[in-house]
Amino acid sequence: MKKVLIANRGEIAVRVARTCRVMGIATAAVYSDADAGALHTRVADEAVPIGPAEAARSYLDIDSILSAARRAGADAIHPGYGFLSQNGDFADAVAAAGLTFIGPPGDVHRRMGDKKGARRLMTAAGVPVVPGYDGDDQGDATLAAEAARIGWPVIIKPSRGGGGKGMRVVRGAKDFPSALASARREARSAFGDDVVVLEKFVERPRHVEVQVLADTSGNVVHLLERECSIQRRHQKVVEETPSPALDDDQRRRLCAAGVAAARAAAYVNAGTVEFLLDPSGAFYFLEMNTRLQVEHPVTECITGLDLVRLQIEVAAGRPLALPAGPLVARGHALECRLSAEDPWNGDLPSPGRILHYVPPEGPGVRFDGGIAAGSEVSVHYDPMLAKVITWGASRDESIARMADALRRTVVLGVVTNLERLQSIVDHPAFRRGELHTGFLEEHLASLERVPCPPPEALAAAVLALRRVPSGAARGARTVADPWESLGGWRLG
Ligand code: MV4
Repeated sequence: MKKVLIANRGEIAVRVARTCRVMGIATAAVYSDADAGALHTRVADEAVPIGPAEAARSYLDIDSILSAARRAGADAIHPGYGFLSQNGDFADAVAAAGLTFIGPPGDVHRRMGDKKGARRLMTAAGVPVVPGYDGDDQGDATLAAEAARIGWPVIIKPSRGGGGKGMRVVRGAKDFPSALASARREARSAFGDDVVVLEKFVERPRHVEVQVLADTSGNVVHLLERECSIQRRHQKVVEETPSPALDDDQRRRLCAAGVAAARAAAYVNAGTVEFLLDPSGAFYFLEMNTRLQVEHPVTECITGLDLVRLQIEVAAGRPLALPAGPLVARGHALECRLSAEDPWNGDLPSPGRILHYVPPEGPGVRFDGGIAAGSEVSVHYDPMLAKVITWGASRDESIARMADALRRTVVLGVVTNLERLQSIVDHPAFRRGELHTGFLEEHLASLERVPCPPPEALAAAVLALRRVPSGAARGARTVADPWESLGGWRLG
């Protein structure tokens, strides 16, 4: 592999380019009209335009991406996450063009992109799935009878698609017919298919997922779990590893189930098996994500591995090259997603220009960013700007480092969720590890509002700071300064 085209934007495109550079592989970025000059185009060795701002005509346009790869002379494509990353037709088209797709083949995406088929495959492989119905008979009467058999509450899920779209929680028989009709309607318009599965609705579950890696020689390993229970409207906000909910025995069983799931899927490359963990400690397969995940850095922190490097090596046909002996995880890692969303205004996106920006630094701090001062945050794309990741010897230490890192992070020009993140990691229930997928809804009222001046006032403050005279021009010192006696020496 000599040149990788990165079919994505923002922080993940920057992240992939950095590993390629370390590996001595050239990179070509792609950019829409909205992203000319964006950070990811500058971190890559070259950048190719792919069309207008609308993602459907640029980052989601298979022909545009393939023609960019031809123009750049790339021999491989990394899809990042989102966009075309889980599109089986794209993976096939990349291979048909004679290029290496850095991810699983098309049939794996299709196999796991279908909940009905995935549930059946997992049941056959002995992986626990939520009690439910995944049959071919989709008649109204059959579904209603199956829902009653499962027992209320039941969740209706579109077989295609994900991210909570089209899902309906039904708490009794009388609400089932209308919920089914609206779930089907939403599924048909969003995914072009109205097949549903039914599952027992697990109340107050945790979302715990297993990172897996598989090569083309049949080796399948796990890289432990991540807990992603802190979500808002199906978007993860804070993730961590290890999960504070698991003891060693549960962890062993969960990770073994993740490996069994990957084997059953004939998986290749990096993937994630999502599970629900119920309050009694039982876990159930939910779905498999056939891509690198946003939250992969916490796994990298505790394992010392570079997941993008491993993806590239596996895609190049090399057997997994992992350190000999059992997997040793060190410490604990946390990730907070920094987004241009206004937590005090219904989490509405806050597009605009980044005026000023100071990423956090320090021991155990990693910052995966996709922005720079002057960057335009567009309404056309996901509002995530960057990820703040901290590592510590213990969960408490990674939280303390996160709280400090967030306090030192500055983004001016757009409203961000920074204060929301601060109040989550400061919350006593979060500190105790009492997490579940309803955490934010339950605690929203008790999350402290940290008063913050509006962005234009902060930007004015920064401009004023630049006009403050420096050094001797500040005038006579009133306190003796030990550094004055050092002659010509300065702190580096
Ligand atoms: C569930 C569940 C409870 N029981 N499945 C949401 C996104 C997708 N990845 C899976 N999701 C869920 N699946 C069963 N059997 C709870 C969720 C869930 C959820 C569901 C409806 C509304 C909001 C939710 C928030 C988090 C998780």
